[in-house]
Amino acid sequence: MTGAAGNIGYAILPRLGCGGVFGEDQPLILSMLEIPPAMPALKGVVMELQDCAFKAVVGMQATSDPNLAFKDADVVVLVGGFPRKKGMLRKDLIQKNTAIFKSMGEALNHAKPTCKVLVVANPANTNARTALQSCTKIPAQNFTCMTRLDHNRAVGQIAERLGTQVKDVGNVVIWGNHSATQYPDTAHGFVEKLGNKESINVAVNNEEYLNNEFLKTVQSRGAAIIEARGASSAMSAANAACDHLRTWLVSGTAPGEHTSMGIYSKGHYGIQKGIMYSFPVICSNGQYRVVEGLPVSSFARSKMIATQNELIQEAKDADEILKRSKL
Ligand code: NAX
Repeated sequence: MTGAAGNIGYAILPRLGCGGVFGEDQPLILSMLEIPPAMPALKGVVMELQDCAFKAVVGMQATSDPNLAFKDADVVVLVGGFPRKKGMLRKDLIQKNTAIFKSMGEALNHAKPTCKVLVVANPANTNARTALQSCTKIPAQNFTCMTRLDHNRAVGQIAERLGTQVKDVGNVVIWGNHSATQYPDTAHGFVEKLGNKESINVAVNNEEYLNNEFLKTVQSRGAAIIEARGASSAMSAANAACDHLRTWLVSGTAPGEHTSMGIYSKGHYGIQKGIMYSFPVICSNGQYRVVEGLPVSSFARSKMIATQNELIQEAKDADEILKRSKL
């Protein structure tokens, strides 16, 4: 894990250690990467992990050398990156992170060729694309980026609106970018009542809410949490990262259900190939596949294209940065 001494890292590590992702019986070697100035803080995190005495943790290493951190890794979670500071545009964020994620991609050549990668650091989709382009040993389909937090937020909003439990809400979809252009889509979702599945849109029965307030609430939830808490949503982000890994690599999706993951686009739903785009996916045996054939309304199509276009622009910006600086 990179960014291991940061807020999200601090919240993910105990979940990993106690078996909350790979199970209590799966021995884990935790390899943690930080930048040199954060190494003292990481030392403190390692001390705390020791003090947790997690039975599943059979080894730990803390380093600022990515080649060493990723050596023979089975799973890599890229949480560390340059943070968005006040007044920074998304383009500036891409500028800063493109160099970092190119070096992450190159260092990933030291991981196992079967390694599975989750990118959390923002701009997550474009960082994941930069990393996979710079890594020659791991196939593109093993790189994913996190939209599970957005997915979970959408489920939470629908459950609250309907006065039901989150466990009874399923098959929402996050399309596209982990940004304000993402499209949280309920058209294929269900809510379970007394053993029967009803469409979310029928149960909510308010298109105006679903196409406006609901979208905006999910899209801007991160900012609303910063406003309320004075700090970013590290707990729910860490939880979503654990959900993403567990669903993808351990449990799979439940029968008849799908989740949302940012993956390398192969052109499903007419989305441009080669960008990292969030699709509905079914997971089983450590693999994912896109749910095909969902009907797409003209409203949904326009939202899916808008978020695709933002990703195409981000990809162009990242490519331009790499070309200009001959990185
Ligand atoms: P923090 O600033 O608390 O932690 C980031 C850590 O990364 C720091 O300890 C820093 O030293 C380290 N770091 C920076 N550059 C590094 C590098 N090159 N190699 C290794 N470590 C490096 O941020 P935190 O709240 O933990 O958030 C981490 C990232 O997650 C941010 O980019 C944030 O924007 C992103 N998020 C993504 C979400 C998603 O749904 N995909 C949601 C939550 C979060 O906003």
